Amino acid sequence: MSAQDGSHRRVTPLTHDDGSAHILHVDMDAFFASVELLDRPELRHRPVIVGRREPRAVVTTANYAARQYGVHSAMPVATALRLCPTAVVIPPRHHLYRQYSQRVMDLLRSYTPRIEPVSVDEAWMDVSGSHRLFGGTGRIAAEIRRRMRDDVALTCSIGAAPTKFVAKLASGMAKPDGLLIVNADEVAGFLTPLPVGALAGVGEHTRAALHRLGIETVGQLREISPARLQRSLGAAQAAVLVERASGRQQAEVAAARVERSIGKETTFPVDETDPERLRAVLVGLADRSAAALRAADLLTRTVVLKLRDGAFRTITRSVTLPAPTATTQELIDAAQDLLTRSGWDRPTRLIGVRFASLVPTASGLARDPIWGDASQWRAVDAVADRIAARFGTGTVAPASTLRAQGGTADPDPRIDPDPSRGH
Ligand code: TTP
Ligand code: MG
Repeated sequence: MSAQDGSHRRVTPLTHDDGSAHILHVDMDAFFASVELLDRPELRHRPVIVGRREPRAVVTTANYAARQYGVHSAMPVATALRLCPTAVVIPPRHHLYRQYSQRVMDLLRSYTPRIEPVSVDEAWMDVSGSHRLFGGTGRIAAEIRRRMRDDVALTCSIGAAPTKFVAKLASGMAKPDGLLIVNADEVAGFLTPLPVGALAGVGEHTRAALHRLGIETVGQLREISPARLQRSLGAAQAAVLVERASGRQQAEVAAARVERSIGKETTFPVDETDPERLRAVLVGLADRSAAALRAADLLTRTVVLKLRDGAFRTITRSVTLPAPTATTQELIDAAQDLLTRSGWDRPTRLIGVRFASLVPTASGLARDPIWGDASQWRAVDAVADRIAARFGTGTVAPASTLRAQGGTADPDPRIDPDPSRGH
């Protein structure tokens, strides 16, 4: 298996991809240590250990310079310092690692919603639905590694394979800062020389049993007669191991719930009869939903307006935009257009706006709107988002919501929090 200090590093160029590997396993390199080094760049080439300086403390992680001395996670710090007396010991700052973990996962999520975080610094991704937007697996992996370096200032290693299990093994071998693509027809050869302990589910006990049968590697496990294996391990475990050794073992990437729409709606305490005020509330809802869209790094292609009258009769109207956008002004205009064209003239109990057909901002699908200066509006949005981040939402709002409200920027403080999320 891979040496933890990177001395057996194996990588492939992104062009090695033949289209058969669609699962990525992304794992940050020496994660906690790398985050600490962002604040202490002068230590970058020195051995660094993250751990407490207490008598019985253990190493949480170490950078690759320290690993070359044999230092590894879970080793007592005292032992590590005997192996590598020049190492700098830094106490862990977990809040920082959580922040970086969030940034890492957000970056990965911009390529596919089919992502399964495994721990703070590692995730599986199924990119089979992302090729049209982002290119082949090799290209996606290379792009993720580049953005991780440029935007987050950290390095990661990526394994690409037809199955989760092989992708994870591959990322481990590519460490540090590498990419290893294992195509479908290479899986068997890739697994053959590995020690059986590399297979998930092979612990000390199983390894000892296999050792008694003369089996040390995955290749040997594949060749032994099924009857002998069953006698030694029982039918169930033998079957699982044979399946794993074949590399065919499939498991879905367990994606978190996919965000399918973002929007807000509000119910009036008394049915609203003033068309001006109704319009102003809609503008406020579109404004806040557009900010939520940008906060989630998403663009929308479909704007949906919902109206309900006092007798609970509900209508929806929707429009497909010429190109995905998250620009407040475009979305407000689309929502207002829908209201005008709906011909709605009844007393209103509820009004809502929802953005659907979402795509990640990183998809590069945003196009300039057909009118006006898009970059100018984006700059306006960026300023509004920054002010909202500092002083809270509603501090800045389109002027049209102010006019109808007699000075308050908030169209309705009782707005339901995203009632249409996930529908
Ligand atoms: P790993 O991904 O296992 O290790 P790593 O990122 O430090 O190094 P690499 O992946 O390049 O081999 O774990 C991620 C972080 O989780 C790690 O930086 C520190 C933390 N961690 C613990 O807190 N305890 C542990 O026992 C291990 C292994 C890691
Ligand atoms: Mg890691």
